[in-house]
Amino acid sequence: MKKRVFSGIQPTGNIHIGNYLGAIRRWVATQAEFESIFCVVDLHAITIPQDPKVLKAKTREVAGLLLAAGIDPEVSTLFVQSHISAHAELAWILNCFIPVGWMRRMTQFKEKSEKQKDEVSTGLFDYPALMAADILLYNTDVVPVGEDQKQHVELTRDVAQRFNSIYGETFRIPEAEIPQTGARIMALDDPTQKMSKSEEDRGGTICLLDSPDEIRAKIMKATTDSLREVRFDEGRPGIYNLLVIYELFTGQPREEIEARFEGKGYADLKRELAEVVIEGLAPLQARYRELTADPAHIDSLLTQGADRIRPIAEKTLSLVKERIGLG
Ligand code: ATP
Ligand code: LTN
Repeated sequence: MKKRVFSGIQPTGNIHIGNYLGAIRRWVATQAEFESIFCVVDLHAITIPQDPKVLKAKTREVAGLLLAAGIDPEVSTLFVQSHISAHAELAWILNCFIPVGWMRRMTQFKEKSEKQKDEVSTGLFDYPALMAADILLYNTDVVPVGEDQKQHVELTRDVAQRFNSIYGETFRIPEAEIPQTGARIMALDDPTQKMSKSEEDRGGTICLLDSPDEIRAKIMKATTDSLREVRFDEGRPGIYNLLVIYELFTGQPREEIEARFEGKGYADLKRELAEVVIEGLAPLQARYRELTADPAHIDSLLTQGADRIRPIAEKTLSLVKERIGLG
């Protein structure tokens, strides 16, 4: 029996190389090894205000990018969260088993609500309950995500254990899988912040659909330090971040990369890195253009994906309801 993998991505902003290196690329690499389910989480997206037309277009765009990156719909299941109503229903039920104290500790909520101040929705606070529902509905074993999502997966485990201890074995307890390198790609213009799609100023973020000129310009402007030596040193976050991106795109060992830039300056690294990223993204960009020439095809793949796995979600939800005494 293959282990089951579940992960999700929000159809908001522009997908960037942080999402790609920290999550998507690994989903593609291991999809056949596991029974893989990937979800475009549009219900999570509406925890912050969204324009309806943009949300719909982004949902298709993100699905297209996942396919272009190599998610194979014959091997993995790709679907849209709102197409399976069990997600919202289980989220409500889990809410009733999550103490508010657990939610208050979530750093993503603290960070995002800080930015939004008074406009923060109850949905944003409740975001982790919906994420727990996503994961638990499918008896997930492994959740491959970037570092920022680790705390949410821990909360998922906690609520599943709590529910199981009250009602008996119901949920499988999932595990987060965080990559050793690339779990947290930092913003180019501020290497103390994670590269993020919701940042308004895009200077720090390389998006998967950026043109070669945009990529060059952003990398050349990346914040570094006043030293010269090109070396993997976490104490120098700007240059470290650029080197990690170089490492992940080329697959070269660190010593080789350091040797390559020995005696060279930051500008040399930036110039080479830009070309490496441009080349690394080119096949994905070409496939994306092909796929989006026929948007109806993407929509039909998404409908088929949801139809294929809806029974798993419904079975879990029925069991949960029965355990609680609902219906
Ligand atoms: P936002 O900034 O709006 O919260 P996001 O960029 O974090 O969005 P998500 O859709 O929330 O994007 O995340 C999709 C996946 O990408 C998750 O597994 C997340 O952990 C991973 N991820 C996001 N940002 C980074 C990053 N800077 N480095 C590595 N992985 C990342
Ligand atoms: N919160 C995640 C997206 C997400 C997710 C999930 C990831 C929603 N549901 C279930 C893994 C499993 C994020 O990346 N911000």
